Amino acid sequence: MGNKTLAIIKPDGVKKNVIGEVIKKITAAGFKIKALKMVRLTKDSASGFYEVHKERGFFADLVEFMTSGPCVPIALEKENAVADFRKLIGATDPAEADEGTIRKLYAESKAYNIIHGSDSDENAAIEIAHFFSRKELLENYTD
Ligand code: 3AN
Repeated sequence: MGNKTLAIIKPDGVKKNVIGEVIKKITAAGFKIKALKMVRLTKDSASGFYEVHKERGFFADLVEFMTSGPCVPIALEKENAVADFRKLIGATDPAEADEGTIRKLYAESKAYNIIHGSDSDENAAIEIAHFFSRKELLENYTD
């Protein structure tokens, strides 16, 4: 069981001005922030990040959306991080998300669901490396 996951507050979350509220929910749930930045993804970077979805019908729209404005990737640490974080954000479709979850509170639709969470320990490591260099992580992983 791994202890790392990657969150991204997506461009809709940044536009809605709820970065603070979302981070508050994340830290209140016991996650430690290990690295954080605000970035505008390029088309290449977003396509690479969502490579696993490239055959899906919504891929082009997803890349368009993820490059539509800045987003906030956050490297997080907690015991059982991947599963606990997915529980905190709720189902992909906010209409199906449990009460109190981040998507239930702030998201509009399956396409605009304001936050990403890694779906496995393996992907968490790949996704953290997508946004943060070894140097950035080492500098932050001091405790
Ligand atoms: P999750 O983000 O809950 O892991 P995935 O991995 O199935 O969900 O989908 C990745 C992202 O692709 C979602 N966060 C969402 O933004 C987008 N997406 C998934 N399904 C759809 C859909 N049917 N229509 C539009 N966008 C979708």
